[in-house]
Amino acid sequence: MRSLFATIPVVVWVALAACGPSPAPHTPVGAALTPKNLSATQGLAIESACVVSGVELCFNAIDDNCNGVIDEGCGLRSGPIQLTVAWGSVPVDLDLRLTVPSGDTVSDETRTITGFRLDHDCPRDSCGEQNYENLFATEDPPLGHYIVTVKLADPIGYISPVKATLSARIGSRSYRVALEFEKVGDLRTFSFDL
Ligand SMILES: [Ca+2]
Ligand SMILES: [Ca+2]
Repeated sequence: MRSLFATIPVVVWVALAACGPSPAPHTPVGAALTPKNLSATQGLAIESACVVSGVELCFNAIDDNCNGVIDEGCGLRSGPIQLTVAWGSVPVDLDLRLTVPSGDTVSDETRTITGFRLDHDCPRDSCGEQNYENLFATEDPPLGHYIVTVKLADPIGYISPVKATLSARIGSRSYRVALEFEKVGDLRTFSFDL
């Protein structure tokens, strides 16, 4: 009997632990991230091959030196996920957004959510004629579905089409999508699963 009573607290503790809130599943950081089910708006090609074109150039959303980091050395933040859209000197307003597995969205309206931050927004932030928006994961990202959108929020009188480059760094892999917008409200998407 004594040994039976001695086991009861252990059983209760295990039962309570099993009933507690379970944390969201997380992937290992960095190179171990493996995106699946990549998809983009119909008609858009997702380029995964990187061709070294020279030293890294700033604010073009292209990994020119193919080291897996987009526009490094240019003041952009990076992390296990980095998303950058650039549209050069064209004076329009494009908006980069990311909806994460929890359903929360990082955007120019909510620039910081748990684990993600939009650190540059054009034309609101000082942009000159080097327009770009940059968004990155500040910690290891949760598993699930991610939806990236870029919208032509305001053409500011510019005659279409507006061309832009979207690059995504996901772990040690990077992807690039050439975007084109015709009219205000046009939306292009890129999605993936972790
Ligand atoms: Ca680079
Ligand atoms: Ca670059």
